[in-house]
Formats: sequence, structure tokens, C-alpha cells
Amino acid sequence: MQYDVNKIREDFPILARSVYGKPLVYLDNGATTQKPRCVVESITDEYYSVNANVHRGVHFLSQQATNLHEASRETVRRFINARSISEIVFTRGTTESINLVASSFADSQMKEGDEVIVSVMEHHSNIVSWQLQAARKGIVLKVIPMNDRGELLLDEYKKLFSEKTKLVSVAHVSNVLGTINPVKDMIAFAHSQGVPVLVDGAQSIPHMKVDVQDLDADFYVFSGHKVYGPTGIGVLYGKEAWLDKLPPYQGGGEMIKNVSFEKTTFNELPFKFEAGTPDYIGSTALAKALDYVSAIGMDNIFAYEHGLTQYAMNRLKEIPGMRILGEAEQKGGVISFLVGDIHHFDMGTLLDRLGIAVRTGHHCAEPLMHRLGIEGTVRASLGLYNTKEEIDALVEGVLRVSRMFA
Ligand code: 7TS
Repeated sequence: MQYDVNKIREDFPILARSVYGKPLVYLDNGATTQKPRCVVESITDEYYSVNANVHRGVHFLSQQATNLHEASRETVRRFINARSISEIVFTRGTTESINLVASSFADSQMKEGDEVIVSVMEHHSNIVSWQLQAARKGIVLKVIPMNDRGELLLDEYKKLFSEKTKLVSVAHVSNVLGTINPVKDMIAFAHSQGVPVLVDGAQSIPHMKVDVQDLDADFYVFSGHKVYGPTGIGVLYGKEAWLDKLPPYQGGGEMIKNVSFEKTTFNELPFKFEAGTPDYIGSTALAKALDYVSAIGMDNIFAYEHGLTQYAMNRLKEIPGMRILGEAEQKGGVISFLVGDIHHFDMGTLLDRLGIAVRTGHHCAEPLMHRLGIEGTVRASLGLYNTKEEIDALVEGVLRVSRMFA
């Protein structure tokens, strides 16, 4: 299939707008992605014509809403190739998915002194969730180090395992360095030690084909809004055997079978983990987003973004004083950089005035900033609709800001 980026851009009305009288160059896809028309329309259409609470009504609309919601679960299952819809739990996003596993796993599977392995490049949500459990249960965090290119040191990873290791929790793709971690190999090793693995897929799911069975991930989590879907909905995939073992995270409606003051029994999977009214509007819209990217083809998206990343890396390196943070062999479209001694915040603010949206700061990865010996970076993160012209605009913009500081 020919990758027609201009045709794709037409599906995203926001990309046609200008800011400060300049055409918008949106390079903050790591934070959130823009939405194609089909996703936005799904939300309004469902509110206008179907809206009713799911799973509990005998009436027509409730059944139609329930059918849409459950069909969306099947779409998610197919998208990541899970075995069963029982393994697809809807959450608010990556953060809630990780907190759910951290809480339920620590409660049921860990005792004082037990260890969780994370990496130095984790997002705060995959650090602090475990620290909360560490404080509560006395569990210990072990950290996989990396080299200066931003690649995890796999020999060191293997050395971190002990008989107290209960779980590995790692990002598939770093939201700062763009490193694509070799999670399949890391999972295979962990399994050889009898340890399950959670993969934080927040930054991989929008950019590459993910097959949870092929990876053999025990848990895989992601956010809808980073894969062209709506905010407020995300996914926890868990192998059925694990989800069966874990206790509920929250109590309320939907997650119970029978309730009395003496004894309550819990609903079957995945509803055991879905207390309260779910975001059924969001699930339908998320399914639309997944159908949208599937129609383009995840392999096509990966190839296109890979080419664009190479182009951006080469062009940015032409800039005097350019320092790129993250030069892993396997790298996705996340490019963090600093130029000379220009503060990342100044660079970001001035690029913004040129219509270029990048993110600046520590990107919710302060321990990684400590490892790099910096306070923050400027980060351009690519999406399926970005173009070479936009990379050129970024390079021109960075050069212009550099000249102002020279
Ligand atoms: N994990 C990773 C690797 C992330 O990049 C993010 C969000 C999260 C978890 C949390 O996702 P949420 O949807 O639950 O908030 N990362 C970013 C970012 O890089 N800039 O803004 C949010």
C-alpha cells in the first residue's frame, strides 16, 4: 500500500489550524495524539443516538450500548491478539492499569522484602505505583541500568534476579529516548526465572504491531489517547491465569456477582476489575481509532515513522551544538535534544511561537534525567501524520532560536 500522508492528514481537522498565524506543526504525539474525524464523530454519534448505561438495562438503548461496548472489547482483543476478551480490562489509561496491577499484585503475590524490577527509563507511573506498594508492603525496587546510547544493559538485567524477584515491569518504548526495548527477550529470560512481566505499552501501541501472545507478556497496558483514541480510556491486558489470581482493585457496581452484608462474590473476568459505570462512549471511540490505524496497517505506520525518524535524526544533527539524548540501535519516533546551553524551556517556548508544538521538561521521567545528568530536554515525538516538511520546519525553527542565543 502506498502511504499517502496528505490523505491521512485530511482525516485530522486540527492539523489544518494555525497558531500565532503559523501553520501548526504538531510534534507532541508522545503526550497525546490528535483524533481522526471518525473518532470524534463516534463520540457525538453515540451520545446523540445510543446513549444508555451498559450491562444493566433491559431496554433497547441499553442493549445497543452494551453491544457496542463489548464489540469494542473484541476489537481491542483482536488488535493486540489476546486469546480471549476476558483478558481485556478497560481502565482510565496506562497509569490506572499499572496502579491496578501494582496494587492487586502486591496485595496477593508479594510479601515484605520481595522485589520488582523496573528500568532506569520508566515513566513515573511505572515507578511511583510500585513505590506506593513498597511503602505499604515493604517491597523493594531494583533498577535496570542503561548505556549512554539509551539501551538497557541486559547482562545487568539478568543479574538483578533473585529468589525474591516477583515481577518485572518495563516500558516497551521510552517516552524520552525512543528506545525500543527488547521486551520479547526480556520476557523470555524472566519466564526462565519463573517471573511474570508487565509491559508498559503507552509509547509502543501507536507505532508498531503488538502481539501479546507472541511477546508472551503477562500484562500489557496502554492508553487510548496516545493511539488516536479518546482521553479517559485505556486497557489492561492480563493473561487470564494471572487476572484470575489477582483480587479486585476497586469495589462497586459491575464488579460483583452477589452482595450481602455477610458475603460478597465477585463477577467473572474482565468485569471483576471494572467497578462502576465504564466509559462505554470512550470504548466505542477507542475501537474506531484502532480500526482506523489497522486500516492503514501498523507495519506501514512503523515503516513510515521509521523513515521519518531517520530523516529527523540526520537533519537535527546538522545543527551546531546539537546533543541528541537517545541513540539506541532500535529507536522509535521520539527525539529528545538539547542545543548548546540553551535551556529546554526557552527552546520550547520560542518554537511554540513559530507554531511548532514540542514538549519540554523531564517528561515524567526524573530518574532518567538524573542518569543523564540533565534537568530536561526538548522532545519532538512523531505520529503517523507528520511529514518531512514538518521536520524541516522544526530544524529551521531550532536554527532560528540558536541564532537568537548566539
Ligand atoms: N508510560 C509511558 C511510557 C508514558 O509515556 C506515559 C505518558 C504513561 C505511562 C502514562 O500514560 P497516561 O495516559 O496514563 O498518562 N507519557 C507522557 C509523555 O511522555 N508526555 O505526556 C505524557
